Amino acid sequence: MRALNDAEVTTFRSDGVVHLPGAVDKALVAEILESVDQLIEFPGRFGGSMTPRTAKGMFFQDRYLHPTHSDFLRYANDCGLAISAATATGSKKIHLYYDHVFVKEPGTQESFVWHQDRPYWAVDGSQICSSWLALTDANAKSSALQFVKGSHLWDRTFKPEYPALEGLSPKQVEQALWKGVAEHIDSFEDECPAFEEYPDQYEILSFEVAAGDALLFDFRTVHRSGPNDGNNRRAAISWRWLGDDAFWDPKIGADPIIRDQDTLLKPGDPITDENVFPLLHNG
Ligand SMILES: O=C(O)CCC(=O)C(=O)O
Repeated sequence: MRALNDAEVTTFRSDGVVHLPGAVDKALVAEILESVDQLIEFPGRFGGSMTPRTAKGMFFQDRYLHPTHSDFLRYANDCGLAISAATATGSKKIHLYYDHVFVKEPGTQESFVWHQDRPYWAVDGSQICSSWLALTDANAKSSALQFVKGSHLWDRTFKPEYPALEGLSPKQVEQALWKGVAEHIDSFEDECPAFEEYPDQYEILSFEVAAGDALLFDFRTVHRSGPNDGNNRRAAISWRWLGDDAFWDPKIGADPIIRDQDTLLKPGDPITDENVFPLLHNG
């Protein structure tokens, strides 16, 4: 279990992200990596490679594994990061929203452009965060995450982006993703700037991480990951944590892993449905 010290809590609250070296022990990281290898072979409902067969590398993603893969539910418990999320957000309880696996083989050129997690999700509140656990060593060149310092405090939510689908018609976007997503994207006006082009205005935080380190960040903090131009695989798992003031906000077109009909919650309800959102910390 990784208890946060006061300095780490202060950093999380002011910067929107904090680096937690050695957050998870190496034996658990090794176990998760084995499960990730199995997933690549047999992806879950929402998983697969995002890279065309003819392109270099492979960008594999899978998510919402804990309901169908008991090993992933155990990892969410055993990683001990729910308590870090509770301390950082000042919450008594932490529910799990979902888990998300990201693998970039060396040479993968796909990036995650600057984005916040908030506009993609069917929950809202101010005590919501992710812990991104590095399963391999990584730095900015090999696709470790970067963040725009303090962006969680701007009271701005940027348009969600799906770069792989750029140029497609709304109908094609919905065919590739899910119903309602094109309209959902359109409902946001504010586009995410290219923050790196304004070094006088924005501070970009880059981290060099070792396997077992975690980056804990607010769901409003702008972040991205670049290509993997290193020589090794870059793998990570993010857990999405819901704190005390989180509520169900089922926008049509948001990520459909959990839809309105899947939970007893009504729009605006606090996250009390433990069958759908496992309670992983109650302090
Ligand atoms: O690992 C990545 O490349 C992206 C991770 C990310 O955006 C997230 O965990 O929210």
